[in-house]
Amino acid sequence: MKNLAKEILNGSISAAAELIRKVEEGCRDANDDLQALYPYTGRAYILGITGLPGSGKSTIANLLIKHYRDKGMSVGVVAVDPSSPVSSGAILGDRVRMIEHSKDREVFIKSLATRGWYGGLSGSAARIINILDAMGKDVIILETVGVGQTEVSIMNFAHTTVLVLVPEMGDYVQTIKAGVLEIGDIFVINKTDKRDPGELLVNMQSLLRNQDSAGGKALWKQQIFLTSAAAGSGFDSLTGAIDGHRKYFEEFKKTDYLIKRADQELKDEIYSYFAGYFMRRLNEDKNYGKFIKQICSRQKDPYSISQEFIAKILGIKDGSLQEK
Ligand SMILES: Nc1nc2c(ncn2[C@@H]2O[C@H](COP(=O)(O)OP(=O)(O)O)[C@@H](O)[C@H]2O)c(=O)[nH]1
Ligand SMILES: [Mg+2]
Repeated sequence: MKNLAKEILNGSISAAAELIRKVEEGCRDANDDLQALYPYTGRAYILGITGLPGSGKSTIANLLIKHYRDKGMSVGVVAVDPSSPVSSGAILGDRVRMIEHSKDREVFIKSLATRGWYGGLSGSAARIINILDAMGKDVIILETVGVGQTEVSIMNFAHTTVLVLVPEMGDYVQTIKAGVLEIGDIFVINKTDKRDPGELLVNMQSLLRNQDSAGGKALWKQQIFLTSAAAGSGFDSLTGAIDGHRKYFEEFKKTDYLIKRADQELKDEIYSYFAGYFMRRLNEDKNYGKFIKQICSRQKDPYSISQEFIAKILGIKDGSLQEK
């Protein structure tokens, strides 16, 4: 058997790519290598960039790659975009946006689609982050579309989260109000070259002020930056704030983070193991066709069939899965 973990620790990029591919495909034989790599993880700084599709996350990620490379740091990127399973449009988009770095050995970019892998997206992202971390990447940029539970749970892996907004998103901000504040440590209003950010800026500022007066003395003061990523403007203050948050994080947040991350990783692993296992068993079950017919004809219902099926697989008495 190939020892991918050892090769990765010796700097092999192709071994990392191979292990990442195994993780994406849900191969169970990736586990030995992941286990061997785990002691070498926990060193990278993980920077989350979240926001709706098209807000400019990949463009900002590209500028940040350059920023960190100029400082001599190595960079990994994990872009999670569930929005384009068919055309792979966003994935191509990420590549195009970051293409100038594709020949740099110190930059590793991975786009992840959600397709075909039960409940395991957050889990796969975590595994891939760990592989990049063990490769010795100094910074890992984690790009996700900031909607939905999966993306929120992926963000548990980030040390610092930047939420990217665009001026025309005033309504989005109004709808989720306080929710916006929970997502980001730092806020960016991007595409300010295209539209006046005034109204959104005022809304955001008032949300932050309300929070200040309600929440007492927060140690980290959330800030808003105006950028035009396409032109590269507004970047110095943004990167300054990211560095500032990193220092704050190291001092005040690290313990909480480690607990939250461990909790997320463990639950993701158990969840995706069981989801994958039960789906495989269901697809292989000789009665699968019968189950479907019974449900279609209303002879039986999906609730009792799934209970009976799970009970059979676990070898326990039918019905004992009911919560007391
Ligand atoms: N005018 C303008 N266009 C931008 C800006 N930032 C990104 N874009 C463009 O918006 C589109 C979506 O950007 P992308 O980074 O892929 O967004 P993502 O989906 O959030 O990753 C691309 O065509 C970018 O070139 C900006 O500041 N101003
Ligand atoms: Mg993108």
